[in-house]
Parts: sequence; C-alpha cells; structure tokens
Amino acid sequence: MERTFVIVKPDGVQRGLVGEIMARLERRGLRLAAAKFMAVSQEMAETHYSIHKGKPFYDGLIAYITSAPVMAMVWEGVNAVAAVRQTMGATHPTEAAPGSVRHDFGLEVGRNITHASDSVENGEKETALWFKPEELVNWQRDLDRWIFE
Ligand code: DAT
Ligand code: MG
Repeated sequence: MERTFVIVKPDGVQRGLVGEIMARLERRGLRLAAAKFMAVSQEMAETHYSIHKGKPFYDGLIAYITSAPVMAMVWEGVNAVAAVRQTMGATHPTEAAPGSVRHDFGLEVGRNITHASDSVENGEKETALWFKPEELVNWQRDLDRWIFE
C-alpha cells in the first residue's frame, strides 16, 4: 500500500487543527499507519528540508518548523501521495483549491499548516527519517474493502 508522510506544522498545532486535519484524511479513506506528537530538532529540520538549503526562505522555514511541537504522521492508501497533496492544497494558500486545508485555514506560504510528501519515493524516505520501523503499524481496517477496490 502506498504511504505518505504528513506533518501538521507548529501553526496547525497551535491553532488546534490537528483533529480537523486528521479527520479530513480519515474521511477521505486514508488509513493511519503512524503518528507522533513531537518537538522537531534542528538536525531533523535541516535533514527534512535539505532540498531547500540556500533558498531565501530556508532559514525562516527551519525556524518555523522547530518553533513549537508538530504532529508527524504516516498515512497509507491507494494513491496516498497524490490524494494527501490534494487534500492539503497548493504550497501557497492563495493558490490552493477551495476546500483544501491550506485554502480553508491559511493565508501565507510561510504559515501553510501542513507538510505532505510530494512523491512515492519521498514518502518512503521521509517516513524512514521520522519514524523507526517498529513505530509503523501494520493493520487491516474492516472498512478497507469498501474504500480500496
Ligand atoms: P510543499 O510544502 O507544498 O511541498 P515546498 O516543498 O516547495 O512546498 O516548500 C516547502 C515549504 O517551504 C513550504 O511548505 C513553505 C516553504 N516555502 C516554499 N516556498 C516558499 C516561498 N516562496 N516563500 C516562503 N516559504 C516558502
Ligand atoms: Mg515539499
């Protein structure tokens, strides 16, 4: 089953949106595989966002993601990567589709509430960075046959 890595970023946690975001992913039909409420270390932030190193917004991005606790999660399902990116919406909240999390709750790219992996490969990489193998739960949901064809 395809897996994707998701963060409710510090602004999402501070604004009490963890439950709202998890509920949207659950209702979509995605299945939770792991979740961890945690502070993000400088080292974790720098590894996770290493692709953005050197960009003008990099320092602000690292300060933002380490500024308060986050909810880190792994969600799985058919087409999980694309489905979760769509549920979160485009990077800039004013470009995000109406009904998406970033549209419905955000205004600024530097406070865009969530992270979601952008490819299957990065979903696997980010899952391995943030979670130990034993923290991933392998389980079946009784509803799965009504959601996955
Ligand atoms: P996404 O989070 O949609 O995958 P990304 O990988 O391009 O977007 O960038 C990672 C984060 O960096 C993004 O969620 C917010 C921040 N960011 C991206 N572009 C930015 C910009 N032009 N100004 C400020 N922050 C930006
Ligand atoms: Mg990205």
